[in-house]
Amino acid sequence: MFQDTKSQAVRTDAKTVKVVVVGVGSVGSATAYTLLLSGIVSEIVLIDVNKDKAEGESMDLNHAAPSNTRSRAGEYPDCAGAAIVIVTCGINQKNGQTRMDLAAKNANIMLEIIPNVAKYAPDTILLIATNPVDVLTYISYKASGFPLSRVIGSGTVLDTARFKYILGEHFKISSDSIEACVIGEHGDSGVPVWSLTNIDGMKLRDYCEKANHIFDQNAFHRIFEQTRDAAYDIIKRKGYTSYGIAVGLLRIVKAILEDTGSTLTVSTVGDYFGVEQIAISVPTKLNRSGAHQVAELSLDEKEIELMEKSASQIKSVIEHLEI
Ligand code: 6V0
Repeated sequence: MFQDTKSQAVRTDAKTVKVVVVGVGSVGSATAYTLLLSGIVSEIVLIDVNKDKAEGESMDLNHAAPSNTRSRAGEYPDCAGAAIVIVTCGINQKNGQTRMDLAAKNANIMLEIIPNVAKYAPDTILLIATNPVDVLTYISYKASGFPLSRVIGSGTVLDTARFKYILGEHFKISSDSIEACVIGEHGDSGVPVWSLTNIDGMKLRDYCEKANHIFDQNAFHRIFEQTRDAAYDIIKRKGYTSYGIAVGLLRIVKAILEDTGSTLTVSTVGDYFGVEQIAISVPTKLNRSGAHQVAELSLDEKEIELMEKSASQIKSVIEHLEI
């Protein structure tokens, strides 16, 4: 589906890699800080309607910066030459709100900013984090006119990290020894792929038997609920979430800039699970051109049914947007 992988994604000298972050609130500032410390970019440009905030953040970041990275506040013309433009601007969930509740307002913000980014950075890769991320990835694809491969949503990268963390805590093992993912909507209809979950190379049931754990379906359901509700639980306490998504975005940026071919559960536009023209997360390979290959998963019947529901849910929100 990503026929355009030989697209003219910006080729940058490793020494001069510019990344732009649009929206420098809780998510944008944590993302800029994480990127800065990673040392993989040389310039981080911050854009926000609140210019003072963008300036203040960039000044503060520079005092933490390794010598090869600089941050500055900018405007849309400063997107020129950016390898990646990360979009985190817009409203966030308040206590009790779902991500889908943000759709109308944030879609209008995308329609305002994406054409500006596309105008000055026609070869960049768009990385969308604003919620509802699947709906807005689709809107950004439409508003940018970019090829499919260069519009990527952070999707369920964060949900997957949460799922692996909670599984690791349950089994008292490192999440590094777990292969597991959440796919579908980044939101309430996300789907944990239990059938392909693997620990130390073993299927979950085999691992439980070998490691003397009960194969407890109720406990697994609670693990999924904790994963699905993590954002609500954090927002109830601190008002927003930021570190998890910042590291998720860094993972995506690294896969692109370092041309790793890593598979991550990002959201991309296409026809999925019988639903045409939506963005949704499935494991996807990322390289210097952006998204270049969607994995064929052997899901079980129940998981396919849940993915069909998740895809329809995203589609119905897209269809109801008055834009
Ligand atoms: P925030 O702290 O309110 O920051 C939003 C920023 O966007 C503010 O600095 C605003 O000034 C700025 N902004 C608003 N409108 C514009 C505009 N038109 N142009 C430029 N800047 C603008 O919100 P927070 O950072 O907490 O969340 C941002 C978005 O990320 C929300 O939609 C969240 O729901 C979403 N998240 C997505 C996650 C994911 O996994 N994809 C995870 C966490 C949050």
